Amino acid sequence: MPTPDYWVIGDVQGCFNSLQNLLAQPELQSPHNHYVFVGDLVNRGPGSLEVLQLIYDLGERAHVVLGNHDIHLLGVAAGVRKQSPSDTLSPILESAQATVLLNWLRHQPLALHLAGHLIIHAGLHPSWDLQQVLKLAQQVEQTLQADDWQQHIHALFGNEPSLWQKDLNDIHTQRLVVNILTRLRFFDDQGQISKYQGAPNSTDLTPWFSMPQRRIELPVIFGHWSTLGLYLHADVIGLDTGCLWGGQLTAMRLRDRQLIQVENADGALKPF
Ligand SMILES: [Mn+2]
Repeated sequence: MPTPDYWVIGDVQGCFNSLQNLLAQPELQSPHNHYVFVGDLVNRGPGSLEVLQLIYDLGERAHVVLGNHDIHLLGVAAGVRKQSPSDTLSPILESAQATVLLNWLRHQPLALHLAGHLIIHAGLHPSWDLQQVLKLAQQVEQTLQADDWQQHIHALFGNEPSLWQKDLNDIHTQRLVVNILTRLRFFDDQGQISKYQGAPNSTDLTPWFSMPQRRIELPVIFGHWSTLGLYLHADVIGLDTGCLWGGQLTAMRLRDRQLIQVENADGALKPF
C-alpha cells in the first residue's frame, strides 16, 4: 500500500453541495487520497446530516478532529445542551442513522499527529509541546468515548477556567483543553482565553499562534477562524475560508501544500 496523499479540508459546517464539489475536483479523486477534516463538520449550514453521512462513508480514508460545533452536537444529543436558533442539527438527531453517526463522531480525536503535522480545530496553548497536546486531547477523548459519556459530557462546557495552569483538577483541565483546542482564537495580555471572535487586525489581543515562546515543534493546521481566512505560513496554516458565509471551501495537500478551493454552493448564511 503506498502512503496515502493527505488532503486537509477546512470547516464544512453542513455545506454538503460545496463538499461534494470539492471532492469531485480531479486532484482530489485519486483512490490513494485520504481526507483530513479540521472539524466543525456540522451546524449552521443546510446539509449537516448529509455531510456527516458522506464522511462516515469514506471509512478509513477520512480523518477527523472534532470542532466546537461537533462537540455541541454531542452535547445536544446527550440532552445537556440546547440548540440555538441558528443551529441546524435536528435532521441528524431525528435521522434513523443518528446512533451510528453520533457514536462514530464521539470516537474522533481532538488532535491528530499525521505526516509530520499537528491538526487541531482551533488553537494551542503556547506552553504545550506535541506529546502534551496529544495526552491532554486523549483525556477528553476518553470522556467522549466512555460508555456513560452522556452522564459526563456536561463537564466539558463552560467558559471557566480561562487560564491554563498545571495544577487544575481533572474536570477543569478537560474543559480548558476543549476550549483551547476547539474554540480559542486570542489570548489577552494576562494569558487568558479571550472570547473575541473578530480578525487579528481589529484588536490588540494576541492570536494564539503569535504568542511568544510557542513550544510546538511541527507545523500546525487548524480551522475555526473564518475572519482570519486562509492563513498560509511555514509553521501555521489556517484553512477556514468561510464557506458557510459565502466564501470558499478549501483543501490543501499536505506533501506540497497545493490548494484547491470551491465556491459556496449551499447558499451563504448571513452574519448575525
Ligand atoms: Mn469552530
